Amino acid sequence: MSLPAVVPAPASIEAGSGAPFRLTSATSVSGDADAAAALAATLTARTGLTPAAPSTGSGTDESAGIELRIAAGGAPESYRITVDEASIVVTGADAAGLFYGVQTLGQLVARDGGDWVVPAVAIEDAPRFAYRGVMLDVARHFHGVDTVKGYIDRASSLKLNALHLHLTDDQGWRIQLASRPELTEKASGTAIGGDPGGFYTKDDYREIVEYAASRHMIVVPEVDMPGHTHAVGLAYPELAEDPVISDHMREIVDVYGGGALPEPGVPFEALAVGFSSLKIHDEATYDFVADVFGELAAMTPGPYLHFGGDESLATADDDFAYFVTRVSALIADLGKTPVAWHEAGSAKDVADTTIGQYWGYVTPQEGFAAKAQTFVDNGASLILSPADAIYLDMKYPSGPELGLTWANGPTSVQDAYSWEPADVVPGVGDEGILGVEAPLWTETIRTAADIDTMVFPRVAAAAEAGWSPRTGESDLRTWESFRARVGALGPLWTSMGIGFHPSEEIPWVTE
Ligand code: TNX
Repeated sequence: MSLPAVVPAPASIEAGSGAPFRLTSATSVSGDADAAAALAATLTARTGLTPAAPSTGSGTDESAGIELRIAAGGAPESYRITVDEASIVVTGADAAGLFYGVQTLGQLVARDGGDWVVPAVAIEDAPRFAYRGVMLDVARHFHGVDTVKGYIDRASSLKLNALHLHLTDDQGWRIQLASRPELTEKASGTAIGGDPGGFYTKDDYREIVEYAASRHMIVVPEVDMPGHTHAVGLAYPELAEDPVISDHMREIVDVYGGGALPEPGVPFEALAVGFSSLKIHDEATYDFVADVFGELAAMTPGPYLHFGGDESLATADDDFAYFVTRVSALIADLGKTPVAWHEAGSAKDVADTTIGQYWGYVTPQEGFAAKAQTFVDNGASLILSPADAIYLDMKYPSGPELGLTWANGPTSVQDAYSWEPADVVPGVGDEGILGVEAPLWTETIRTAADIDTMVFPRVAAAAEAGWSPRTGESDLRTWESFRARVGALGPLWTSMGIGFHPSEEIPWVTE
């Protein structure tokens, strides 16, 4: 008997031999109220049925029921599901585990003629890695609160638990701070290619954080520095060095357009990188950094503050190391865990608790693995975002015109899937890996529909790398299994309003 399709692949799944559970308008849901609400939303979208509240009083409920409960004791975020003809029981070790069990249950719902069934099955499941993220760049193009909430719904349905917001870059500053109001007043109005800018008010940010928490996701805010800071100079010219314009940069601006070469005090609307730097040897810079991260720490319940550190090509190596050392220490002193792109590992004295985010290729380029290794040697760990696998802004081999190609050319769904986290940075196994994150840079990504088409289905590959057993340890962890399971999710994704890219690599099921 074939197994029902679950993505990311669960740790263990066994098909039952009995008849399926039949969903009807009389099916009742009992137990945890938050999980019941999450289930009702999925079931209604997928089937049109509205589950009944359990009948109280008599104690003998005739209608077959779904029970959602939390029973402490298992691994964090773990859950079990048993389905037979008479009942469905979902048990989470904690609220997140129960939420993930509900997401799995949503995937199990299947059409049977005009009816809806859940096949008899027993699943036991727990994540491989604690951190499973997506990143959204809201600096190159701004994406409003509703789009972000939609992204949270989509990501959490695949058991992803971190939303990294790339809040600032050369093209704009997108988060309001009371300590530095000029940032959004003077540096948020524009985006790439003359598109409109925007920013989150403090209330907007709170709303995003709360919405994410209701889907068991943390928000990881990133303020990128010392490079990627042209926008800071629009608000505080005294903190910014003049742009350093390389031949490479001229070429990028020529080829991609979008706007002119950067000039001090003028918003930058093209898509080149690596020309801006904060002033490293000016104490005013560190007053600024203290204000920014101090306020963000107070606004952010999650443990991480990301300070960027990538592509600081206009900052001298020694200055970069000095800056990274100071800023990582400042964030650690705020009681938060610093996160930085792997370049920060070139600073030997980066704060010991700093998590490195690796964005090299699946097979590391020269020098990249050594920088990533620094964080592991310090006793901290890595978030893996291999660019030629799970950079969701890379073009598809065939599909929409959106996206870039610098990471080893276009990225197929199979490329996104075919890598093993413990085989990326030599010598760094599961103990040195905090998790996996799929970034979406938005130079070419302007709308919620653009996000959907670039993200789905490839984000499912990242989710499986982060959640599922390692390659070789489960029959399900193969490309052939994955493409079939993803194909089976087409109708569910459509019911959720996800405008996925109908990649020809996937055997999409239609109803
Ligand atoms: C590299 S990889 C960047 C971003 C760009 C992206 C485009 C990394 C940490 N930085 O600044 O948006 O490429 O794919």
